[in-house]
Amino acid sequence: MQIEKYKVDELNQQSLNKHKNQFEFVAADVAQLDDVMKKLMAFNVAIPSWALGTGGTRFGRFSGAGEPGSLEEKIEDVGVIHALNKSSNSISLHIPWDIPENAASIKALAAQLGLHFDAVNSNTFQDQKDQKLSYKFGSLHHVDKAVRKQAVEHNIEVIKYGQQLDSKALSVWLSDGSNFPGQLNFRTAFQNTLESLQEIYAALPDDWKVWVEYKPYEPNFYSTTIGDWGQSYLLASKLGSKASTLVDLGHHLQGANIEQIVSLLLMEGKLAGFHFNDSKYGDDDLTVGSINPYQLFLIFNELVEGMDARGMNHATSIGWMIDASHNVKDPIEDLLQSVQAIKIAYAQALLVDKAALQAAQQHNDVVLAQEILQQAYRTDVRPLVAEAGFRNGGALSPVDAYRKLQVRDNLIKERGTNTVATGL
Ligand code: PSV
Ligand code: MN
Repeated sequence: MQIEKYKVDELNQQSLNKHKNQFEFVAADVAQLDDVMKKLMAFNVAIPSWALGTGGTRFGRFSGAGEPGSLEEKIEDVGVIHALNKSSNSISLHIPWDIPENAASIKALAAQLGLHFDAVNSNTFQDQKDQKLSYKFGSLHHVDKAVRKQAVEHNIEVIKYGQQLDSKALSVWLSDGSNFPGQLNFRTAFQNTLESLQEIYAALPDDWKVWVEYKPYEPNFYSTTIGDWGQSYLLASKLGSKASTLVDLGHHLQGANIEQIVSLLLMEGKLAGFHFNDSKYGDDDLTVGSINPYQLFLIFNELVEGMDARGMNHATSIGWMIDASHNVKDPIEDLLQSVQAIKIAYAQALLVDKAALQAAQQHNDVVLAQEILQQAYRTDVRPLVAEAGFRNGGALSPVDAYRKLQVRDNLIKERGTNTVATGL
């Protein structure tokens, strides 16, 4: 299904006056409004191919209706999201869940919807049908060289798929780890991982990057071989300049200061990008901004400050991607909410009075520093975000438009009620 632009325009007309008043009210107080608007309009967040279907837990999965049953339909869903928010112009594929059998036609379909391909993701955390050797005890860290070789070859194959689609990065997440003390020699596991990653690194095309994702636990519950940002950073440093650390917000133990991690990775030129989601207890994969929007703002505050300090382009210097699982929501609605939440946090961070904050820090004026941050955080920037989408040709309120245009009902008519998207 494709969204017709005139229908979005018609809906916008209905709330345009109200919106304009709200926008002007907020905008009056924004220093460098043009710059803020330009940055908001340029900002895009990639949609993962595996997030377009309903997620689940190990206890069950309650399928939604009208789910995309093929890669083509997933791309069409991202097209719907992008037509409404004008901020989701790329898709990230997970191989082998989404193998582009005919790359040329997949690319053409994406281009027709204004989309391109973000990082490609390898999968050595599940065994596939007809796979020779099992990943039960890990992949790139495995004690058996033959298993490591198989996993390396898979990653190289994923790069090849990505090349056909003009992707520019390979994202690697390993579930490798151990369930019990004594199961693994940590040093050997790390060295094996490094050696395997070096082989993958050697196969990277010149203009490609490899992003190394970390996670403290799950599916292994005693140790994970790339368990935290330090371990990822160590690997990325040893690998070379094309390797960096990918931060998935849900992959931290409770209370971790993610904004500080982000700040230091940026400082070292080793921040690959993000997998956005939110969590209350662990890797909950909840909608980003739904549990702790203040943390999201603090992360963006570090990003904006750190990127400006290094002269980086906010929109294109690092990878922005969602990685969430929608167990009880319509996936498209959840993704629309996610992108809005990210843009809200970004807009708030753009409003921070950096010179004043720096002066407050210099004078150890703790109270003023907090006032400055919270002044930005407590500004209702939603009209700025709506205006950015509107100026790009999107909907003033993407979720509202999605509902009013009855997109899911149309998708159910097209696809039926029994389709199940590939993914976890
Ligand atoms: C693992 O929890 C992870 O965050 C990795 O990014 C995977 O690629 C993705 O989720 C799989 O759902
Ligand atoms: Mn992730």
